[in-house]
Amino acid sequence: MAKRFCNLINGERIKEGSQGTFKNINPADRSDVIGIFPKSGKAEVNAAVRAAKKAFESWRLVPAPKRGEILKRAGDLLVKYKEQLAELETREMGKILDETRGDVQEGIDTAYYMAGEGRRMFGDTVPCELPNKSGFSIRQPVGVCGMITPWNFPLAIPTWKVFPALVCGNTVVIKPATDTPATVVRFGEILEEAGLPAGCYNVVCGSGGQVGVPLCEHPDVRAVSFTGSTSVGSQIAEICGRLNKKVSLEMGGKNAQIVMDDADLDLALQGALWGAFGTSGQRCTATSRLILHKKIAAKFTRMLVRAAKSLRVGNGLNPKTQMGPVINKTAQADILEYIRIGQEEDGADLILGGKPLRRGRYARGSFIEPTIFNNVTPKMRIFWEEIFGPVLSVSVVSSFDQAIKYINQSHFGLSSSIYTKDVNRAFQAIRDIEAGITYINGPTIGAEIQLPFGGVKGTGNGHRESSHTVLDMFSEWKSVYVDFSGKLQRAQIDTE
Ligand code: UN1
Repeated sequence: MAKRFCNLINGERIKEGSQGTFKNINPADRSDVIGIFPKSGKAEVNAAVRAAKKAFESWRLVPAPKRGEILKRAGDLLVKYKEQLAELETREMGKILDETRGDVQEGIDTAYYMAGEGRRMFGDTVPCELPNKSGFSIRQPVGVCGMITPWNFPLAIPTWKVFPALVCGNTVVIKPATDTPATVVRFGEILEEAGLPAGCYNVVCGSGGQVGVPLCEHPDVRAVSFTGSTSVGSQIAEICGRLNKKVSLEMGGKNAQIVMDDADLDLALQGALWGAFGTSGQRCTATSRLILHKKIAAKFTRMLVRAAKSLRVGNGLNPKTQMGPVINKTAQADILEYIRIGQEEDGADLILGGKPLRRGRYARGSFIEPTIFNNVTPKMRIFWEEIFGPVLSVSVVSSFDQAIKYINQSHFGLSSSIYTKDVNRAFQAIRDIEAGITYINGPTIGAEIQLPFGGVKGTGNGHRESSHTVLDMFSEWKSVYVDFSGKLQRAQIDTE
């Protein structure tokens, strides 16, 4: 019998879902059922928001340093359960254990960083233009925050949203991706063990239509934070725009790595392999395009194909595996469709992979070979569209300027990378690449939590996660004026 998982509403575990149940299966082995989850709807959303609204009344009054202490304990518990959580994540998401350990570590880092914010949360203290008057600004919580999180970072991304929201004094209703709800439910148990009061963190499992939409539309949800696809993000933006809600969107990417003619090619190769095939290419930050200077292109492409061919694909629980499955059968079909499109593009050459792996130990999972296309140009769809799988498009350019032009030919602008030993070029790239993140001599993946995370153009709507900048999403500024003159002083008028 598969384990039954529950929604978490007001500190209670609720097994039944108003819309039935759904199964969570291991993408590397469909016979491995992680659990049965409640399929929820509007009724559960309403109950969860009611609980969060009630909990907000007292949570907002807990001093921020005390809220931070609970986060610190949550971080300690994530350390304690790191291995257990990593295994659970690998089972439900598929990526290899090294990566799920990193995913949990990102949650730990965020817990400790945000615990510290409980004692910082800086505002401004400024001089006032009138005598005997003081001015300063403080951060205030927004209220109940709705969160809709993706399956590719089952713990890290929820923690990016939940910890800053909580330290600011908000309460949370979260809808995890239906492919990876177990980690988010387990995270709730950990927050409870850390001492978070009931109702501050509520989990409602179910689909985007049945849970996500009512959550965004609920009048008591004041802010919505979303990470996922561009199409869903746009729907959320419409709802939140219509209802005047704060909304943070973290959506697609079509990230590229440039390799210049003076680059350390061995280093650039390691970066490209990790960026393109880590997490089976299923990161918003994944390297989807490689832009090679023509002087090194032939040699580098040979090195790349040789190395990518030897990647060991398999079940992420096996420590020898280097690349796991993709998330589910639908994703596998979508990626294969892109590979078909690539093969039909005039001039693109499939130089590695391109096929699903379906036999023997792959029979019960959703696997795809590491895939590389060469001679990809801006005329082609695979140059522009996010594939979210282990598919890398290689383009060849004849100059630095053309490389920058290619990298900016994208509707997205999340991550970017350039390998060069020329410091002037490195700084020009930092200035000229249109992206929220630029790496010099490093791959497009691997952001650390103490710097802002997010992108420009179609990637997002101007918000950033991580670092202190995420506090702008989960708090409202209040400006405070204290007039201790004992008389009416009119700003801008009584200036003499
Ligand atoms: C994502 O792909 O949605 O920078 C998040 C990285 C990770 C986070 C990725 N730290 O690759």
